[in-house]
Amino acid sequence: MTQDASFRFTHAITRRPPGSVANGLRAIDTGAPDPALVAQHHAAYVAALRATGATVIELPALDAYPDSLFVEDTALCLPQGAVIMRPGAPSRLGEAAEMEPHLRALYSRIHRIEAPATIEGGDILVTGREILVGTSARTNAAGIAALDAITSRWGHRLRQVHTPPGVLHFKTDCALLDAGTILSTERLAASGCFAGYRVIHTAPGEEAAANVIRFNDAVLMPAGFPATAQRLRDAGYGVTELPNSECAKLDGGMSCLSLRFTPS
Ligand code: CIR
Repeated sequence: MTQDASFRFTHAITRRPPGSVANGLRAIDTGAPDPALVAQHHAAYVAALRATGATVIELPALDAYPDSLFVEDTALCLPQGAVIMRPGAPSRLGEAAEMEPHLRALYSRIHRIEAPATIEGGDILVTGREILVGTSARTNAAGIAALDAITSRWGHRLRQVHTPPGVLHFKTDCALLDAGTILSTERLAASGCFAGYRVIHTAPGEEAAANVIRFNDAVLMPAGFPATAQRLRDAGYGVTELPNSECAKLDGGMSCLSLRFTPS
């Protein structure tokens, strides 16, 4: 994989928020998200993806799955093929099956993670060098081994790391900014998992700013974290701040809302 393939993509898939979104999973109840506002924020997110020149495939809402707008957790898309995940949250298992036919239409090589393995896309960070996968309450050792078996045949090196305790996903606390640069909370970077990378830390008190996405020439980040946004601008990145107050109530951020890829 070329280094640029870790952040340059021709396509993204999103799924429209369901009317049932207020019933989505949340670690702490900070109030129910407003479905109308979720839809408005989601439309702004899709527009920001499109503004980079990418084709965005918007899938219809799935009312049976309140968390189904968080499509990142359902698959891993690599230049060589796609891997259908097996979410660790039982209420989200069906979302992966719903995604599979859409990826089959775009990819000739599709693999599926099978029970009892569990793994969610939010725990996977693909850099220009390797695939980092964090163990978490959603991603178990069997899930990581199953993914490794597939991606090693495609020439990727996978490294198991750890999602900090109490943090939903590995990428809740980090993001790729370019092939060798990571945005990370200090608590995650302190584990040493990014040795050899250039690391930019989120500003103190702005840990929730870590879940950004580098998508072509843009870094999409949640609004409301001015010190971290400034750090990214100072480092030369083109930052687009997007409203995320409602998805944040469901522990959702910029990465969760799309699958980003170049079909093979
Ligand atoms: C969940 O708990 O599964 C959803 N409420 C949030 C999923 C966020 N996904 C992600 O960070 N990749």
